[in-house]
Formats: sequence, structure tokens, C-alpha cells
Amino acid sequence: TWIDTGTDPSFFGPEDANRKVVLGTEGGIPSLWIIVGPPLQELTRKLQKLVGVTPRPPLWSLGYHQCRWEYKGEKHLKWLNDHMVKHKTPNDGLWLDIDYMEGYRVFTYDKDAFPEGPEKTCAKYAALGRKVVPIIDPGVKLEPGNPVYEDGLKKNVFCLTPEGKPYVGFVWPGETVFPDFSKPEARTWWAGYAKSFKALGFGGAWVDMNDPSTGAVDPYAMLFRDGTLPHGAFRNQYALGMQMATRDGFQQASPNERIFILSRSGYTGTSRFAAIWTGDNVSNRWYLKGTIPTTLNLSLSGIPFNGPDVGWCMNDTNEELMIDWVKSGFLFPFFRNHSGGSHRRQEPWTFSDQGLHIITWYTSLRYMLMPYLYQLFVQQERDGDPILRPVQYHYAGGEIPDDVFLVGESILQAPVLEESGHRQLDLPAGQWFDARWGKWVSGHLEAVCGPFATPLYF
Ligand code: NBV
Repeated sequence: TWIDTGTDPSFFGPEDANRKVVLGTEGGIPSLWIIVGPPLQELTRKLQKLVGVTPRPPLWSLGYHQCRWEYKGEKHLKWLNDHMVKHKTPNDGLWLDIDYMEGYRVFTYDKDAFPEGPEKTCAKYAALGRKVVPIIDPGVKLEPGNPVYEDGLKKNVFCLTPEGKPYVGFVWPGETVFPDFSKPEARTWWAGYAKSFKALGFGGAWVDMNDPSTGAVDPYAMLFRDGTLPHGAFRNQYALGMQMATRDGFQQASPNERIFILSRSGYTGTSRFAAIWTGDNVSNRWYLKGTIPTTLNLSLSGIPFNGPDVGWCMNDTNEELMIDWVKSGFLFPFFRNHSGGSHRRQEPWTFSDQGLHIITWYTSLRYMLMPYLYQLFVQQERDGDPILRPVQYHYAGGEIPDDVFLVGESILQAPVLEESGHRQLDLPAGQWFDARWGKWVSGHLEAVCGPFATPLYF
């Protein structure tokens, strides 16, 4: 689907610029809903109620999460837990990336990496307050003898090519076929595997590559509904179908639990099934700055539970950057430290003592503010207000830069994003309580910040 709001000269004469919107799709007719406001609050609430609010998540999903494209089983989990205990790092989630699988086959685990089996391992860390969250990719290894592949073939649940054969992509396990999540029976089939997988003791699921990523193979040959729908007709909803099916399976395995699914891609309605993290970012200041408008835009667009990887990804981070990243993102709805295995380690204790202290201090502050954060999720579920809000959401007027934001109505953050460690700020009208110095302030501030204190106002 694409929308042009006045930029393409072939659609717009000079007199039409900014007066017309052109909407199109590659397949099918788009549904168009017009939501009227103002104010911004009302627009956001109406949109959120229309697409569906995010059900109250499990409390642990709001905690600090530790991830790295390297962790694969008991050895890493123990290493993480030992350091977290030693350094008093608050943490609720330990995440396993693709290496925990057996040859990257979905719904398997590497037996050597789990000598006691995942049930025992997950139960052990759950008892210590940490959930183990595995990644789940949609691609199924094409391999005779692979039960998931053979079963899926038999049940006709995979995407087909124009020739009516299973569409074959090339991803982590090599040749891969893809469940057709547009088919209800394929979602039910996937949910069955997700249910058994959850029963191994995992806390939540991290669904990746659901854009869908098919490798260097023409995606347009991937058709849906037994070859009757072109690729464009369902591509954008692929992740949504995967979220629905995975959540369904996890819920079946644990009917009384609040389920948590994290997804890379999403669609209208994702809010009801999964949180979104904003994919592979780069460890530099340009990406750091981008996290705030990205998170705010998602928050206003029906995805209230979202956040970036902190510190990652396609680069080595450094201590100053990591600290600024933590200080700006520690109150984002989703807060996970993730890095690529070939890059500099990013666990809090891999920095200097001072770095570790600052990161732990802000992570602990998140935990202190947890009742407030959780209450925002409750309010979101009831009224449709997002967690992170632009300042304009509550304070009209004035030019407000997009690197200042509100967490709910009562916390305003103006993080330092430049290496210089300096910034100025014009506070919205009224008196604000500077959480750093315990002083009431108003108007224009020359907020000069040292490494220990991010500008935070109540
Ligand atoms: O599973 C490996 C990575 C994962 O660490 C990352 O968070 C995802 O966004 N995954 C993408 C696939 C590899 C992409 C190069």
C-alpha cells in the first residue's frame, strides 16, 4: 500500500500540491478510514480503539531485557545470571537468538546447549525472576525428515509459487518454505507447534524475519491462499498472521498467563497480539536520535508497546554512546539491550565501573517507576492513550523539538543526545519539578548535563 501526500509531480499539478492525497495498492482495494479530531488525544484514542488496544502485558515484559546474537543455552544463561547477581543488575528477560536451535530448524533446540532440557533450565531461571525468551523465525527448513516440514506439506499450509509448488526461500537453515499465515488452517497448524514449544517453559516469544524476509529470492513468487492471492495482497499482513498464531499457541499452552510476543514487523491490529521492536539499528548517534521520533510515531499510530534495541547493532558501541542510549531509553515501553555477536559486548558489566554504575542506576530507576509505567499500560488498555507521548499531546502551542517526550502525562524527558553533553530546553507552561536536583523550574533552561544525570522533570 502506498500513500502520496503531494510529493509526486505526476499526480499533482502545482495548484493541487498539499490538497490531494493519492492512495494505491499493489493488490486489492485498500480500506480507507477517516478519523477526525482534533485534539491529538482524541485522534490517537479513536485510532487505538479502532485497531484494538494492547491487552495488559505481563509485568516482567516491562522489565530490563538482556539479549545478544550469541546466547544459545544454559552456558550463556548461567553466565548472565551470575553477573547479574554479582552486579545487582535488575533483569526480567534473558533472550536466545537463532543459535539455540538445532541447525536453525524452527521449533527445535540444541540438545548440547540444554544439557538438562529447556524445561528444567527455564524453570530454574524463572524461579530467579528471569524469563527465557527464544527467537522464532517463520522459515521452515526444507528437508525430508524434518517433521515440521513434512507435516506442513501434508497439511498444505505453505505459500505456493505461480506453478503451484511450495515457494522456497533461502534463509538461516538454507532452503526454506514459509507458512501461509493468511490461511486460518495454517495459523491453527502453527499454533499447535507454538503451544508445544511454550510448554517447554519459555516465558514469551520473539518473532523475527516476518517482514517476510526470504533471502535473495524473488519475493513476488510467494503467493498466498493456495496461489490465489498475489504477494502484495498479504505481504504487509504476514507478520500479523504470525503474531496471531504464535500468541494463540502460547495462550493455549498457558491459558491463565498474560502472553508476551515481540515482533519485528507488524500491521494494523498488531497492538492486540504483540509488541514491536524497531529492528536492526546501528550504534551511532544518528540512530540514537532517531529512536525518539520512531517510538513516538509508532505510539501515535496504534502500536503503544514498542522500543528500539538499546546500544545495538551493526557497529561496535562505546561507553558514552551506550550510557546516553540507556539514559534516553530507560523509560521507553520496551527496554532491551541487544547486540550482534561479532560486535563489542554490551552487557552492563562490560563497561567501566562508572559505566556499569550509571547503566544499573537508570535500569533500577525504571524498576522504581514500574507502578507508574504499568499504570500507563492499564490506562492504554482502558482509554487508548499511548505510553510515550509527544509533548503536544498534553501541552499545546510552541515549537517543541522531537527529542523531548512525555512518559504518560507526568514525566517529561529531554535526553542529551549529542556527544557534547549539553542541551537547552524550553519547558511547556507551568512549574516542573527537576528530578535531578529536586528543584521547581520553568521556562527556558540551559540544561548542562554531566554523565550521571539525564534531564528528567515531573
Ligand atoms: O536472528 C538474528 C538477527 C537478530 O539478532 C536481529 O535482532 C533481527 O532483527 N535477525 C534480525 C536476523 C539477521 C539479520 C541480519
